[in-house]
Parts: sequence; C-alpha cells; structure tokens
Amino acid sequence: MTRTLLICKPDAVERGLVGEILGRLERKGLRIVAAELRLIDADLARRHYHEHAEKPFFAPLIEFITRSPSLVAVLDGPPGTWAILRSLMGATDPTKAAPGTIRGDLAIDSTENLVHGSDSEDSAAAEIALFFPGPGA
Ligand code: 3AN
Repeated sequence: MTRTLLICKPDAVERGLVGEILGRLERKGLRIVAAELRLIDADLARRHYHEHAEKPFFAPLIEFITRSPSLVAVLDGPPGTWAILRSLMGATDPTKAAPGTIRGDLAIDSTENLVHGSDSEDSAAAEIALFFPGPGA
C-alpha cells in the first residue's frame, strides 16, 4: 500500500487553507490521485472515528466534522506514504505540533486541527475503502 487517506477538515475549507495544505503535500512529492469536496454525514463520521466512540471529545468531534464540507483525498507516494503525511501534519495537539508542520504552523485547537491522515498501512486501506468505495482510488 503506497496510498493513504487525507481529509482537509471543515476548518481547513472554511479558513481557505486547502490550497496551502495540498501545496505542501505536493511540494513534498506526494501525488493526489482522488479528491472530492464532500459533506461527511454523521453515519460516515461515526464509522470513521469509531475508535474514539467512548472518548469525551467524540460528540464534539462528530459535530465538527459534519458541520460543513471537507476535502477528502487519496495521496500516493512511496511505501509508507501514510507516515510521510503524518510527519507533515504534526502532532494531534497543535499547541505541541512542531513548527514547519501543517498543525504547528496553522492550527491551535485539538479538535479543529485541520487535517486527518491514516495512522497505519491497515487503516489507510480501510479508510480509502470507506471514503472511496469501488474501483479507482
Ligand atoms: P490524529 O488526527 O492526529 O490521528 P486522533 O486519531 O487521536 O488524532 O484523533 C482524531 C481526531 O479527534 C483529531 N484529529 C481531533 O480532531 C480529535 N481529537 C483527538 N484528541 C482530542 C482531544 N484531546 N481533544 C479534542 N479533540 C481531540
């Protein structure tokens, strides 16, 4: 698997940062092979974030991710592309994310942290299948 799922979340679209984010990823050398501006519904959001179902931030997270369209994309690159994307994203908590990363430079809130990237080879495969079912991506 050389592909991974990227979501530029509602805050990224609302703040007009999608171009900035995709530009960073493209300049790194990752290739966009699928992309769609899409309003993620509550059912898809709950399936995507199922591992956080018991966390205190789950309800606000679902509300946030469904409030306006996200840019959902598949990126392609060398083996381990998911890890390259994660390193460019920075830490989940933007107040701790390193300068130079997307979250370190552009975000400040733990829920509204601009981007999602799959966190393993297996989750990349599962998340691409969830968001882009059928052949193609
Ligand atoms: P990442 O997005 O870095 O993979 P996860 O998978 O642990 O982080 O969390 C998924 C999403 O849940 C985050 N992107 C963020 O929007 C939200 N989240 C995670 N941890 C917190 C937290 N402590 N407080 C509020 N929201 C959080």
